[in-house]
Amino acid sequence: MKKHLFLGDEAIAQAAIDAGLSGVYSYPGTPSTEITEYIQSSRLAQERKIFSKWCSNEKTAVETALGMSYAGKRVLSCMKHVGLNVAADAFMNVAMSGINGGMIIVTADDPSMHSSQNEQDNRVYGNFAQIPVFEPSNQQEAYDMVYEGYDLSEKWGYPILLRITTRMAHSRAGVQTRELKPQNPVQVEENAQSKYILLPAIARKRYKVLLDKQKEFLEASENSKYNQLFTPQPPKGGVASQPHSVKSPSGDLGVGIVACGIAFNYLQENYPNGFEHPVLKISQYPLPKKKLLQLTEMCDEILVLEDGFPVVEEQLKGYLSVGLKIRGRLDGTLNRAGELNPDNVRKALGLEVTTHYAVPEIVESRPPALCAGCGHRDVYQALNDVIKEEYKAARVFSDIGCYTLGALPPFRAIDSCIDMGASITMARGASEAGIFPAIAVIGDSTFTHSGMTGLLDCVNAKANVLIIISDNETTGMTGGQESAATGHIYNICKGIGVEPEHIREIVPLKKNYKEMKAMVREEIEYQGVSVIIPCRECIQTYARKVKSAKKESK
Ligand SMILES: Cc1ncc(C[n+]2csc(CCOP(=O)(O)OP(=O)(O)O)c2C)c(N)n1
Ligand code: SF4
Repeated sequence: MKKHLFLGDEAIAQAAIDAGLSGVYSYPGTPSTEITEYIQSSRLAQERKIFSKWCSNEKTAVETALGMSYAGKRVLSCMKHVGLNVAADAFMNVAMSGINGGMIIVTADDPSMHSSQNEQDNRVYGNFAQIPVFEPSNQQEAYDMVYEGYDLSEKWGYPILLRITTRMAHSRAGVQTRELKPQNPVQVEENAQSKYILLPAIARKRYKVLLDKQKEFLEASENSKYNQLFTPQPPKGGVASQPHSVKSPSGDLGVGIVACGIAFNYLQENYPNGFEHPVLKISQYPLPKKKLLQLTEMCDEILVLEDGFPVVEEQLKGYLSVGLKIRGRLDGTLNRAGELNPDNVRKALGLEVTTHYAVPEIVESRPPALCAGCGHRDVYQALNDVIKEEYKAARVFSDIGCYTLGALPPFRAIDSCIDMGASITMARGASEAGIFPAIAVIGDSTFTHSGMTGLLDCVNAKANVLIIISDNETTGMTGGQESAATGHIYNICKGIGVEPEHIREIVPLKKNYKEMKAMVREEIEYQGVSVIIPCRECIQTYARKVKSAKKESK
């Protein structure tokens, strides 16, 4: 089998293909996007006719994945951590119905919020739904967990949540791939209705099945090769100590370490010659309680290393008898917010801290900005000028996308950005509270992700709002994926019930500046729901198209 230098995201994608994947259903979001993009551009995936078209949002993605799994095929659904909030209804209920074809849901969490509005830890969701969670400590494990995960998912009859973080998704390591498996045939389960119709009488039965499964999930965690107890060994030229069965705890080993997911990797970096403490590596949940107790019995103190929330630290406190000291993010040994790295892990271990990982001086820090020539700039220019000249009390509720950069100088054009879709709904609420004018600015992809239902609420409520759908015909912020909205926005707005004469279209260019200002003014003055759709292709995707057309014509 071949060895490849893969990003964590690529390792996951390749493993899914190799394991017999039939479809990937996702919505883009950093740091998960490259998983689906890898499958979309894989020749093997194309030969195998693996479905990989982007979905409108994460909820439609998980539900479509469930449909494929229902038919017996192996399926993947990928999203960033906040995407799982959007998919949560589907996610929680897939844990009730169970699945047929193997199903893996990838959540790419973003501690330190490199490109997100929060740093939620979605291991909590796995616990909430009571399904197994895998958390790789390196790219090879990410590959193996997905490759083997499909068999486990089918054996258990439940989806698996694979939790990675930004550093795992976006760093490379050598990965050994395995043999290519055939795809599953279409095969619907007998008596499928007794699983998939979650009427209360059936749901109660399914919940009992899920509760009964917990024993099996726990046993699998206890025996998992991904959860291992290591005890200190004499240094052996550069290798971490080998897994070891611990028999007679003496209680004199001092600090024991629990290292979850990628934190185990950081720990290894700090002990290149083998661990000096007993270490429990955890990469599969539910928490392996017996192994944890084995560790705690041999130590006076436990240090928990986990990227994200103090999930294990809190649970551990619940299991243990009083007296054992637990250190981690809750007592301040480690930073409560932000990601782990080899340096802060080193500090928590009481080792001398070096500055290996400082940003090199050659890298100049630069605030993000809208590209020169971006259509969103023309929209903000006209909007700002109208507000400055005539509507000083205006509030602009915005959303998530490149256009959020309108918050920064030189525009400082927006007053909010909370979650995908919140621009339209917040504008309505603010308008009903008495703010005038209440204006929403939303991108095309965000509109079809979560804005359409808010628009329907506005129409039904006859809200007095102006909604600007700044359409660049792509999902710009995440790298220019196709947008489900392209070519549909006018008709969607009309279908939802916005008066056709108050759905206005314009090309946001300097030459149309005066016309755009007039349009904004007129629609602010209209007492009702109005929509302006400034539409001009993102110049980055446009440049890429021109480049590839030139290449093809050579
Ligand atoms: C629930 C959720 N899913 C995904 C993302 C990642 N994300 C941020 S903005 C965005 C869409 C941006 O596209 P669009 O609205 O068209 O605006 P553009 O960036 O093209 O200006 C996505 C997918 C997110 N922040 N939240
Ligand atoms: S990537 Fe496209 S949408 Fe985003 S700022 Fe640049 S030109 Fe504008």
